[in-house]
Amino acid sequence: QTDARLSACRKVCRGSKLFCVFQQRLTDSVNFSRPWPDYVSGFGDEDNFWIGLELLSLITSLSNSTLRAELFDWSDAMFSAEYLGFVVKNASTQYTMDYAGFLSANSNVTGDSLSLCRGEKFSTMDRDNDNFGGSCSLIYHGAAGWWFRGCSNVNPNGWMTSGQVDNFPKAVHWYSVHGNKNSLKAVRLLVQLPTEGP
Ligand SMILES: [Ca+2]
Repeated sequence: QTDARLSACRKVCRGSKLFCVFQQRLTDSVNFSRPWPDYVSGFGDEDNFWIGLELLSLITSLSNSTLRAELFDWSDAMFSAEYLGFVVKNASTQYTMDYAGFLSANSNVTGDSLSLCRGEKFSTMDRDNDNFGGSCSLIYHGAAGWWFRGCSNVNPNGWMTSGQVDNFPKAVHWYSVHGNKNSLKAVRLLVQLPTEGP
């Protein structure tokens, strides 16, 4: 059962680690401003997708997973950020996310931009689980789904822009790449899979 569900993962290797791509944004063909059930079960097409919180939670329950973010700016430079001990808890916790630590040795960004999201429940445009007076998703982050606190220094599920846009927090961005309001060109999020046996 578990193996059948994991077959939905697009598997990639980075160094000696095997990862599942759980989110990817390459073009604007898929709208990521979506309600809770879509973020739970997943959505998208070949290039732009979110695999869903249920499957993500399952994967992180199987082994000690590393999270890897791959972020591309408008000169096509790639920035990476890795986190040890990434976990997404089950539905009863509103898919609370946590991690053990930022892995600077495997990252080429200047710091931990996820710290505001650590230990937070997932929120969407129609489900406000954040600590902010209003809805982080609706007011600041383009109706994206994410682990908002009050709110977030990253927004990988935000709006795709057709060029570099500054001072636009609704766009896809990651603070330690080019600030918390400057749009990025593409993003991919990976979660480590258990090493396959012989
Ligand atoms: Ca709120």
